[in-house]
Amino acid sequence: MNTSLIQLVHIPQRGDARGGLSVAELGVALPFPVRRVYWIHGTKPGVSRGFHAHKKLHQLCVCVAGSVRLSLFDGKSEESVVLDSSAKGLLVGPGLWREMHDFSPDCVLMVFADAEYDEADYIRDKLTFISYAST
Ligand code: T46
Repeated sequence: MNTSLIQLVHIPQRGDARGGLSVAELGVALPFPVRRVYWIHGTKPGVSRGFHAHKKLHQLCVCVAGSVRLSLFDGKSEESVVLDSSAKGLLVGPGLWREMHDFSPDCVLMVFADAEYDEADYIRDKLTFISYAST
């Protein structure tokens, strides 16, 4: 069975005539309790980020301004998606090599994580990841 690496969730939009309001609520758009939020912004032209996998971490990525392309690789196949709407969330679980490319100058990528920062959870070498993913 082929399952897509790209798992998108719809972020409910509660905006009105005054403007936008997007909601990431546990059990609706968020499948896990959040223990950490960070956001990536002001990325310099031509810069790509990521180039690592996590052993345990689950995250929801939402591009709340601008756009960015995320690519995911499970050790065998690679898929990518452009995040360009605060209504679109990308779930990124463990065991996926992720790269972020093509940041627009105004991109703000907000990431909700189910655990605190832990460098020991990262695999930052691609060959090590490929070997890890094959076991
Ligand atoms: C991920 C992608 C989507 C911290 O001290 N605390 C934090 O919560 C984070 C996320 C990072 N850092 C430190 C670690 C590095 O010294 O900030 C520095 C930059 O982190 P990194 O190079 O890992 O950033 P990205 O953009 O390559 O990756 C980040 C997340 O680290 C990662 O979990 O999945 O965004």
